[in-house]
Amino acid sequence: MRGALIAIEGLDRTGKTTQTTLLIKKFENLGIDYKLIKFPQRETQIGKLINNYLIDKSFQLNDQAAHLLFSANRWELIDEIKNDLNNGKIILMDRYVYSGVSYSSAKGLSFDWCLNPDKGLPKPDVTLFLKFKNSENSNREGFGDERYEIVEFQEKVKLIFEKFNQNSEWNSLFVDNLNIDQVHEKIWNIVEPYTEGLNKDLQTF
Ligand code: T5A
Ligand code: NA
Repeated sequence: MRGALIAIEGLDRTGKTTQTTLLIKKFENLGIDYKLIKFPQRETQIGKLINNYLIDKSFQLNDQAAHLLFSANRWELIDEIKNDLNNGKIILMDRYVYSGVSYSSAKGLSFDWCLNPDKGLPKPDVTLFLKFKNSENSNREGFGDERYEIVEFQEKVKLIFEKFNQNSEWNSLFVDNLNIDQVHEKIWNIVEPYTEGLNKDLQTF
């Protein structure tokens, strides 16, 4: 049995990190072996460049080049991820390929061009997309600090995220007016069956 690959996705400040933190607490309480991977992983050499790009809005970088850095940041961790999955570990990801495609494509790059460098990366067994009906994420603490935290841009990103709705692993969860524990309960209901491990091969993008 291999471990499940689980991704949490959503626009900025929708509660992804809050929820991944609760989920790993649950894994720990139940003695489930897991690893949390947050993308972008800002600690690697590529990740440091990405971090500067996100926090310094005057950092000039061609959109295609920025896109390829985010993708490279996923590829540089993938051997470790596959290895852990094969050893039975659950991998929980805070953002992944879907963010990569949606944020870059919202700048005007084509969807297919954006997905291409990520082709071959393992597809999650289950993806949870945290979603607001309107732009309520812009009212959350810290919104506006980083490059992409602009309401109009987030609306564009949201439309592109919706294209993944046809993927079988995709689960949209409305989080409007739900407190942190209520969102956690919804997520746990979907994730729990995957904690047993899986017998099927990983799919790829
Ligand atoms: N990006 C990313 C790309 O362009 N390409 C890529 O390939 C990838 C992977 C950084 C940026 O990079 C872009 C997307 C992003 O713009 P990041 O590091 O994930 O990505 O961003 P962060 O700034 O770390 O995280 P987010 O802004 O996305 O926030 P989260 O994790 O969604 O939200 P969280 O949990 O920190 O919560 C935000 C606030 O809301 C509160 C929390 O306490 C917190 O104050 N909150 C709630 N309040 C009320 N009710 C609830 N249910 C709440 N849940 C949380
Ligand atoms: Na976060």
